[in-house]
Amino acid sequence: MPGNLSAGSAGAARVAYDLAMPTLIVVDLQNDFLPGGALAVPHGDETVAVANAVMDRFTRVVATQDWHPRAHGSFAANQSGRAPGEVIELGGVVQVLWPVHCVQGTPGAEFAPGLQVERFTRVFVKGTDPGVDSYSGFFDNDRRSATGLGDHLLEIGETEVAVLGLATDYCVKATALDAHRLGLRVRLIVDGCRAVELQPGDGERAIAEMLAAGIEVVTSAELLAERSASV
Ligand code: VGL
Ligand code: ZN
Repeated sequence: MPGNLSAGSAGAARVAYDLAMPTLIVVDLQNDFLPGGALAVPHGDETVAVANAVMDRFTRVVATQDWHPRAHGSFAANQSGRAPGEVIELGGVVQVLWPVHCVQGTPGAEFAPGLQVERFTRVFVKGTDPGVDSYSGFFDNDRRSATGLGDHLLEIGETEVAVLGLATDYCVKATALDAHRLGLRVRLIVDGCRAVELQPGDGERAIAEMLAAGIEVVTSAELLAERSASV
């Protein structure tokens, strides 16, 4: 692990290495994904404190926001005779149907209470096209449109991101995998994520998939210890 190279070395060298300035990507920390919300992620609220705790360690904090029109095709209510959890095709890709959630301008789409949103330097909305869903914070599921997050990271010359938020098995996974595909170093802050788990084990399988792709999995405690030891 490169960070450890600095541990025993003196002064200037260790500062130079650790001046890497990663961006934190906070994924969909919104009311509808919290307990009591329309698409509640079990223990989703526990990620807020983790997000707040690690923000200081990042030069930039960007957020994604699930931001659907009420007529969105991923809502079971908009597909006659369908129930949440059923699978259809939408925009040419496999689509799980969800309860109505994160409708633009509604309280359910707002960021979680207590989340330090004033730290967000940019917010990228996704899922705005009624004809296709967007799990990734970078691209729609059909990969035809981009949210602007990838261009933003390219413009600022970012090479490294950390990801946390909701949900591990959907939007966090898709966002982390896309960031990795774009050539970024990606770390998943695992205690800052929770899974929907339509099937038990989906969260663990998502983490395994991210690891297999080359994403590093860390805890917030590890990240905080690493960074504070090196400046
Ligand atoms: C999400 C399902 C539908 C997520 C968003 O943020 O993981 N999951 N829309
Ligand atoms: Zn959604």
